[in-house]
Amino acid sequence: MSDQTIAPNQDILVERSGAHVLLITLNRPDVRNALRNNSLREIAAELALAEADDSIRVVVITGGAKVFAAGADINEMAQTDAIGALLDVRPQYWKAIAGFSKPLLAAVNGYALGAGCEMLMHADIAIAGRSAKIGQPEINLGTIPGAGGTQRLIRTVGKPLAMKMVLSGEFLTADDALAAGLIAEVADDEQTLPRTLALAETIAAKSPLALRLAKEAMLKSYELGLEAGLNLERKSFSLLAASDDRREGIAAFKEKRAAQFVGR
Ligand code: CO8
Repeated sequence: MSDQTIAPNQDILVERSGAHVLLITLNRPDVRNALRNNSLREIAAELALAEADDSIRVVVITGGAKVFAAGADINEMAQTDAIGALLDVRPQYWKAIAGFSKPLLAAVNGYALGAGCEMLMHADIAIAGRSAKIGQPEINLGTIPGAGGTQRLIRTVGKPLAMKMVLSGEFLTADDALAAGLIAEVADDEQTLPRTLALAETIAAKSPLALRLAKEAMLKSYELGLEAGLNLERKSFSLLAASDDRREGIAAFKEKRAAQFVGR
């Protein structure tokens, strides 16, 4: 992995891991990686660059070895009144993150709380270290989740657990989160990032076109009825029949070799 920072960011570190994976590391350790507006702005901007760069096929976001993110920056949010919150740019950054078309993976160690848990839910696949603590403790501050926590959590883990988490503020362990379907895997803490990067490499070797259409179709299932979702899947499946990548995938299978996908 290269340790070269390729963008002058204040709140995140950005580097390549291998040829096709971009690694974003939240880097505000003094405030447990609390996500201020600038943090979200920088993440959204890096994802926009990654979107336009064909050489980047997968993005991994992590908070490093100790903490994923302890939520929104409470000091910043405390200064926002009702109209300020209404006019806030924050939802635009979250929308940009949610709209990223390539696979987004999260490597989660330590606390993923509030907006940190919501960031985890914006990832397509999250892998958490065994000691991770995941929760929506906004209720302790007299408020509620503000970046999809009431909506995405209930769709992901179901009503009973989502209600318990949001109404009590209690945290889940990594094993609880795995059992609830909030994360895809539990790793030993020191293996969280290596395992996530290895999975990112595996995914990055697939057809970028198929990845994009698979992600889109699966995320649309939250919004569409079954019939409309199946229609979208059928159209995407049909479209891929016209791709060089599908021809290459089938040819490679027949020739018993690894496929070389180009995203065309
Ligand atoms: N925002 C800003 N600063 C933070 C945050 C945060 N979310 N979390 C921790 N910090 C700061 C602490 O204030 C402390 O600063 P200092 O050294 O100057 O005292 C430093 O980080 C270290 O924190 P701790 O000493 O508490 O570290 P611990 O390792 O003992 O504990 C915890 C880590 C458990 C993560 C603990 O810091 C904590 O509970 N943090 C807050 C978690 C939380 O409530 N998150 C939800 C945030 S709210 C949200 O995401 C959306 C709604 C926001 C609405 C706000 C309205 C006012």
